[in-house]
This record gives sequence, C-alpha cells and structure tokens, in this order.
Amino acid sequence: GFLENVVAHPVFLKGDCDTSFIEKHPELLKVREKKDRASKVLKFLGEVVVNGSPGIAKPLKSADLLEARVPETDVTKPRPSGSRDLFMKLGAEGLSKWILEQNKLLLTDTTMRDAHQSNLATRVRTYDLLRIAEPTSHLGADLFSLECWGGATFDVSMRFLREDPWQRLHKLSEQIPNILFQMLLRGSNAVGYTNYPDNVVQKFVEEAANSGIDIFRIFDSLNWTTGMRVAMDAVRKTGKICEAAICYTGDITDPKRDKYPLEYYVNMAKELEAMGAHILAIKDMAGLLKPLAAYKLVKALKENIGIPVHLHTHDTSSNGSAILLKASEAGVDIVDAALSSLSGLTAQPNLNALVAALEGSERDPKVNAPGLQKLANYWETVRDYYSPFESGLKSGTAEVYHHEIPGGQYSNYKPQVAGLGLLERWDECKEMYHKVNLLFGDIVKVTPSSKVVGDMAMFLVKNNLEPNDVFTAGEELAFPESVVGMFKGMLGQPYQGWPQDLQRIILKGEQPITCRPGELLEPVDFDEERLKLEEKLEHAVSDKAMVSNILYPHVYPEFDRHRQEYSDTSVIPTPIFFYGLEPGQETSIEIEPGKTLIIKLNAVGRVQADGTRTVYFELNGNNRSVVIRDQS
Ligand code: 3PY
Ligand code: ZN
Repeated sequence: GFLENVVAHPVFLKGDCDTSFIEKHPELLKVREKKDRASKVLKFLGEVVVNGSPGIAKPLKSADLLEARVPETDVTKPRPSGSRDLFMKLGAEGLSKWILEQNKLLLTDTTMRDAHQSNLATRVRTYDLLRIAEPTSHLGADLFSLECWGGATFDVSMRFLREDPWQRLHKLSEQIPNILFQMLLRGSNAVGYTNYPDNVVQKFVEEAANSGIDIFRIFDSLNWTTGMRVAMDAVRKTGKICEAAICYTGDITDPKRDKYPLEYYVNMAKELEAMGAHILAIKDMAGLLKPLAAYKLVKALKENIGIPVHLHTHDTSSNGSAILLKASEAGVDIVDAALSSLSGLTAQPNLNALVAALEGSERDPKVNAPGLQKLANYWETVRDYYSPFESGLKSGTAEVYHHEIPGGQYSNYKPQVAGLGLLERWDECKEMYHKVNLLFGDIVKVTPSSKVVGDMAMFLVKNNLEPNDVFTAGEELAFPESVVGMFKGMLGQPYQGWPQDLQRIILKGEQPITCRPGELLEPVDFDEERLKLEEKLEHAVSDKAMVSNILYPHVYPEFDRHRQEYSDTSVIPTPIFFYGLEPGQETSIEIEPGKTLIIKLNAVGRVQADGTRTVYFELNGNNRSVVIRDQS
C-alpha cells in the first residue's frame, strides 16, 4: 500500500527526507505488520492444503471434527483460591508442612503434560490448552497441582508443533494463577537428552521459575543423586518447590529381582531429603510398581522420611487405580492422575474415577467432581484431533512388567521402530528392549537412559544381532552414539556400575569418566551465545530464546524460521493446523486479542510447469491467493 511505497522510495531510502514523522508514529508500521501476519498465515494454510502436515500420513478431514465445547464458568464470581495462593502465603517449607498436616489425598492432574506425552506423542497444542485454561482454574481449583510443562513438551512443541514452550507456559500461568504449576526436569539433562553445563541448568531453572513453574520434579535417569544436586540447589535458590524423585524399577515384591530391593529406595529417599527436597516423588515411569509393592514402598518411605510423598505412575498394565488406592491406604500424600478422557493405557490412571472411588472416605480428595467431569468432556473431543498420534494400544498390557518400556517412551518407540522399517518386527523390538536392559546390567530406564536402551535394541534388531553377538563381534560394530556416550559416563553412573566387559567393548579402548559430566563442561558465556544467535537469525532474541537454542541448537533455528515465514501459527485451531481446509470451508483465527481473520478456502489451482499451485482464499471477504510449491 501507500506506506510501503513511501518506505521503498529512493529519496526515503537515501535518508534525504525527514523520516521522524514515521519514527514518531510506529503504529503506521504496525498496519503493515498485521497485514504481513495475515499473508503469512495464508501461506501456512496454503502449505497444509497442498502438502499436508509433516509426519501425518493419513490426515483427517478438519470439517469432520467437532469443536470442543468449553465449559462455562461464572466469570462474575472471583476465581477460587487454590494451592498456589497457599504456597505464596506459606513458602516451600510451609507448604510441605501443610501437606503433611492434612488428610485429603491430594491430586496432581497430568493431562497437560505426561498424559498427552504418553498417549498422544506429546502433540497437544497450546491452542487447545489455552481454551480450557480459564475453566480449569475455576473447576480444578481444588487440585494440588497441574503438571503442564517439561519432559518432552519442550522439544516437541518447537520441533513438531512449531510453537514456543515459554510462551505456552506464560499464557497458561496468566489464565491459571491459582493452581500450582509443576514440571518434569531431567536433572543435569534439563529438558534435553544430554548433559548440559551447570550454568545452563541453573539458568534454565531460573527462567522456568520466572515463567510460572512452582514445583520442579527432578530426577536422574540412572538414579545417580550426584547428578541431581545442581538442579536441586538451583530450584531451592529460586524459592520454589524442590520435588526430588526416586525412579522405580524392578519389583520389590519379587525376591528374584534383588538388585533394587526396598532398602535401596528408602536409602535414596533419605539421601534426597538430606539434599534439601521439599517433597519426595516416586517416579514409576513405566508403571512397574505393583499395587502391593506400592503399599509396601509408601509405608516404608512414610516411616523413614519427614517430607511428603508424591506418587507418579503409569497405567500401562491397567493396574493403575489399584496402585493409587493401595498407596492412598499406605498414607501417600499426593498422587498423579489424568482427566478420564486422556487417562489410562500408557498414561496416568483415571483421575475422575479415583475421585469417585474415594468420595466419603477418610482420604476423600474433596475436589469438584462434576467440574472435573466437564474438563474431561472437553478433552474427549479434543483427543479426536490427535488420533494420528495415538499409540495404537487398545488395552492395558501386563507385558510391561516384562519389557519395562516407560509410558512416555512407548508411543515414541513404536514410530521410531516403524521409521526404521521394522514395524513387522515390533514384538521382537519390545523383547530386545528387555534383553538390552539385562545386557546393560538391569539399569533404571527413563529419559535419556531409556532412549539409549531403545537405540541399542533397534540397532541389534536392525542388524539381526543378539546381545551375545556383542561379545563376539563387538570390535567390528559401530554402536549408536548414545550407547557409547552412556558407557563413557556421560549420563552419570548406574547403581553398582556398568558391566565392565561390555563397557570395554563399547568404548573400544577409550577411558570412561566417573566424575559428574557437568564438571567437565565449560560454563556457557550467555552474552556471547546471544550475540551468535542474533547474528545467525538476524534479529534480537530474548534470554528464553537463547536458552531454547542452547538446549536445542538444531531445533530452535528451524522453529524461528517457521515463525519468520508463517508468523505465530499456535493461534490456528488444531484441526485446521494439522489437516487444513477443504474448498468452501471457512475458519476464524484470532491472531491477537480482538483481531480475528475469517478465512475461507475457495479453490486449489492445478499444478504448474514450475511445480507450484495457486491456492485461492477469501480473507475477511477479500480474494487472496498464495503460490505454493507442490512437494509431491
Ligand atoms: C520425560 O523425561 O519426558 C519423562 O516423562 C520420563 O518419564
Ligand atoms: Zn511419567
């Protein structure tokens, strides 16, 4: 338009005219930005219409998907006060005491993190989270916490959803200021798969605390407490709640599985308490804790430590609710569960059912059961949008006690196996996961150690090898990088050390380390990192963006490129984002509060000699078209 012509005029470009008028009126340039934003959104929609979404082989039809009904909340009523208000009053130590002094079974709702990480490959978008945020703050106000960040959500949101995890957290915390926000932090691996320098872990924790995280659940993927200290100290320094986890593996009720007996966990819990944990978590990432074991473990922990016990499990075996009920009976303080429609299978047990089961009992959680049902109903419809990401499991399976694949990994491992063309050997891949665990000395398997076991299992199946072949033909094998790194000590030390023969073969003469990997990593110079990133991206970046880039140096620039090219696409409704529009179909996209684009797809042109197609839209009543390269 006019402004663009002015700005592009040679006189203007040479600076021969007085441009202060434009400088003093930045709103003139905003008009252009907004218009650009609409063009960028159209370009994105054109891409999806012509080329589909990466990774979705069989797209749904967005027009077939219902709009999820957002439950009405009485906005004239003030938001009920919740656990976060209590925390602001009492502080971390005070809250920890309060938990012990009351008798309700407290509930953490994992719907916004682990439930969809486990059942929908972490694909739930900020759009769907934000629509239900305000109702959650009202109807879920009696929940202890919402697990809504961390684990794989950080990576997946940037890598596959092309959204900013920090922005998700910030927006959620604006709309849910009354309930404690909880995240999963992989100790010195932060929210990545590798060890980061100490000052990166510290910086990450600071930024997360500033952005709204109250409870940090910290674990080490080999239960190596030495690897947890930096993260635990960093959390304590922010004044937030340090929840340290013991990762559960094996079976304390099976005398034949004697590497990890009850005393092992009790000792580790005592150590974590002494290291400054405000809450102790039992992290049963694969759902291996059988109901009777849960009773025994919780009872022993309650007798031996003075901080609250928070149980996290997965329903993979379908024994999940029995586990939570037995733990409740043994005096567990807090349990993780997921809203019914996203619960079960490899995710958490059913929260709504647990509430019903305990109603009127001594441990009655005293939450708003009908309100939580409304939230579950919303998620029931939303789940349909993500059906291409379902794991395919139709029922719980006791096989998990054998293969021990964590819930969050299961829905990831299968597509990885498929990606290698090994899907018809899926049963073999699960069995190999079991065999590799034994080969590695029966280790704790949780991100990232679980990924290493998976990598090795796929490597062996792909090459038609058995674990024994490693000892005979090991010299000639090029083991996956992750396997070499773990045996070198880069994820820390496992309980009772690595099997030494195997370690020698895998390291091919290289010496392993036994110190904390973080001790060997130079601290990152944040000013320098920022400058480098700004130069690369050709625009200014925030501290949070810089941290994202340090954690994911390949993923972050790709995410940024998407943002520059298509603008912030997290505002696009999920069915349209994944599956696009059909000719004649219309959608509305609120690109910012009060600014809505009404977009209709009119037609898709034929493919041209240069391989492009023109896509014809109507934008707020005006015809617009975009040219898209057809990748097929
Ligand atoms: C993660 O680290 O993402 C996990 O969920 C581990 O259980
Ligand atoms: Zn989990």
